[in-house]
Amino acid sequence: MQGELRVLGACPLDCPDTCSWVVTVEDGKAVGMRGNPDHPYTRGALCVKVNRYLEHAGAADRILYPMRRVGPKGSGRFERISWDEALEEISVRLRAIVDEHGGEAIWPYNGTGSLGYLQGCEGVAGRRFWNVLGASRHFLNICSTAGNVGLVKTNGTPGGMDPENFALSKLILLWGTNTLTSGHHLWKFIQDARAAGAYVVAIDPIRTRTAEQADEHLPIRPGTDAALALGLLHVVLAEGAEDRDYLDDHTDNWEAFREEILRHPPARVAEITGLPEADIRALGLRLAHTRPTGIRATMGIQRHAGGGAAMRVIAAIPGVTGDWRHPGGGVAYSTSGHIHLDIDTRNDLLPGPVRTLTMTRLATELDDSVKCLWVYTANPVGSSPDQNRIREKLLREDLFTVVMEQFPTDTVDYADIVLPATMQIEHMDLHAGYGHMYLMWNEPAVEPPGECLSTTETFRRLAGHMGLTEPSLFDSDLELAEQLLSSGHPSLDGITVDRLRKEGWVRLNVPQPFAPFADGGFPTPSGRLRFPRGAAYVPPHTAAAAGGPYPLTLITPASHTFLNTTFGNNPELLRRAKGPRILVNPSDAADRGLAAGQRVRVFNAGGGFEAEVEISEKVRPGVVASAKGHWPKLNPDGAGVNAVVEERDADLGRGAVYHDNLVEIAPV
Ligand SMILES: Nc1nc2c(c(=O)[nH]1)N[C@H]1C(S)=C(S)[C@@H](COP(=O)(O)OP(=O)(O)OC[C@H]3O[C@@H](n4cnc5c(=O)[nH]c(N)nc54)[C@H](O)[C@@H]3O)O[C@H]1N2
Ligand SMILES: Nc1nc2c(c(=O)[nH]1)N[C@H]1C(S)=C(S)[C@@H](COP(=O)(O)OP(=O)(O)OC[C@H]3O[C@@H](n4cnc5c(=O)[nH]c(N)nc54)[C@H](O)[C@@H]3O)O[C@H]1N2
Ligand code: SF4
Ligand SMILES: [Mo]
Repeated sequence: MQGELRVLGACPLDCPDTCSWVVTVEDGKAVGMRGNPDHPYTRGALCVKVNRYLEHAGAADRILYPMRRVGPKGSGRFERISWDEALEEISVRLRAIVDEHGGEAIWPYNGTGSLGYLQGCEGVAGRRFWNVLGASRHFLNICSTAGNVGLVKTNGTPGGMDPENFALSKLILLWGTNTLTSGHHLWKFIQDARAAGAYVVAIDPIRTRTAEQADEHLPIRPGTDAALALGLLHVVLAEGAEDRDYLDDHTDNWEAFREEILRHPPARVAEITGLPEADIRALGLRLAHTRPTGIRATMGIQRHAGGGAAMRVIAAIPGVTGDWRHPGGGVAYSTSGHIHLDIDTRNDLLPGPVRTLTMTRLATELDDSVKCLWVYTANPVGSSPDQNRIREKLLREDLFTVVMEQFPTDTVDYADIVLPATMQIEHMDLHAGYGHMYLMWNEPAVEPPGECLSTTETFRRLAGHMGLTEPSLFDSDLELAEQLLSSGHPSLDGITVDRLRKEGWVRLNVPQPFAPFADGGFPTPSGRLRFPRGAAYVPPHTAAAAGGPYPLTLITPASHTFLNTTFGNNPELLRRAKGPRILVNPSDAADRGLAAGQRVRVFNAGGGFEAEVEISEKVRPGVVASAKGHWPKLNPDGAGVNAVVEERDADLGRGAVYHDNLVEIAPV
């Protein structure tokens, strides 16, 4: 067809699969988007959410122009202004704040709306600009830090198995991960393994759609996974199935860890985890005698008071069984540890040392010392803990809030200035999957609508408007991409921007199949896997706080139809979500006299939100679940699930504790 063009891109969303997509462009308009059939991980399919990406990009509520607040803060009332007016107002305000209070009074708050290394949170977006102003640093701990730190403690890196190698596993543990919802492309590899005889076990307090498809489901009590891991290893030792050579050659602290395992016989672990002792023994036997065993554990498991410890102990399992020797053996949490791009944060541009503010602590740390909150690729009013207190803090009159956004989120409602942001089909970016081993290129397919600008272009223009002269503030997107690829790490040998642009993606230079620690070589100081010393299981907050007025443990997992709060305003996906809903066990519903479909309030000391009751054996008694992602302002009472999520840290990495909160439920 005349004027038709096919443009290769990559999904920017915070999903492990980082799909390759093909956009069909006719006469400058994107008319089609499909998963790339040639990409080894995407294999042609996108997902229920991103199948609507073009519809989303063209949605009527898209923000197309810079805007200035006209109503009171929080009202979401704005007037259109020009980019020049916006840049001028921002320049004057930022200058005044830096002069009066110092650069640290600025909090650049970026989230995971895009994982791009140019436009999103993984890389350099805005960093140089903020360093020149001496702004506070932002600690992006909202998603995966507890697990990352737990893995680094054991293995020296969060990087482990190549997820494609699950096709080679004989036993697969899907541990605190809802594969079919939160990264479904892995499923094809699991199916390949099953066709070759693999047995699949889901370990999850909820009978998710993934657990439904598994050969076995262990409905564990939330936050007790480290204890289960110790109990499974107890059986492995009882069977004499530990890999003595691997232990001798490639691990540290074995004797101390062995003693900790021996303190956790299946009977004791059954009490802690709420699982039948026989099931723990049976899985322990499978683990003892099945090589390779592949463990897929993702972020769900570590959103608890003991989430870091959980990943730390789960990571110890293949060190005991020797599974790291085999492709298809080991643990896959995130492949991010295998990505060695040169993310030069340019701290040399800072005028001096600056403080760090913590993403999940917005409700507390947004105090009077912060004069400018600059939000980009984030929607904290929808996504961050302690929603009600965040709202209060955003109302402060002397706080200057700028939000770069694509859509009028709850956070946008509190902005003084809104800047219209491009979407992925309209800007250039470099990506790396955290669930696969490919670098991905995203070529812009169409011109931005209205006056939308990319993150990089916005900061270049603002730097120019403010008269900043540091040359690197004006580097082009292609220059930035080249810099990112120039780390010199062997995994990037031969990977250039030209090649990425031509091919769309390139696999990292690692063997395939990939067994990263087959011969040890852990990136720890000793080069060996380090087993934990001392107590390896950290109980959940909900256990410590039991017996109070809020008896139910709330889990707030990924929604099938949204990606965090992204797509929360798409009418069709909203319709399919049928939410907000709360999943309640029949016994807990009976105790409260709740009927299916009834409207209830889910609440604790921090606040509450309304939801519709779904009664089901899919959740354990004492556990309730409500998915993340609904926009508070589109809910009947204007509140979202994070009204009941406490601002609290996990044991490691200051991770968030989204699945470790206590609530009560009452009819509205
Ligand atoms: N209750 C509960 N809450 C959770 C979680 C949970 O498990 N339970 N999970 C947490 C996790 S894991 C995460 S990662 C966080 C995510 O929390 P956030 O980082 O706040 O991510 P989103 O809610 O998706 O909001 C991202 C926003 O960025 C915008 N955006 C997307 N691309 C771009 C771009 O290129 N430029 C600009 N300027 N904007 C863009 C989108 O329109 C969207 O509004 O949520 C956390 N919130
Ligand atoms: N459709 C969709 N996909 C997504 C997202 C989304 O919002 N929607 N979010 C993306 C993001 S930001 C991330 S970080 C990932 C997150 O994806 P996942 O890692 O899958 O994280 P969650 O959905 O938070 O939790 C996964 C499962 O862990 C279970 N779980 C909770 N607590 C425990 C526990 O203590 N032990 C065990 N064994 N299981 C537990 C939950 O019931 C849930 O089924 O997914 C990404 N993909
Ligand atoms: S959200 Fe995940 S599964 Fe869906 S297109 Fe993006 S990367 Fe693929
Ligand atoms: Mo996340």
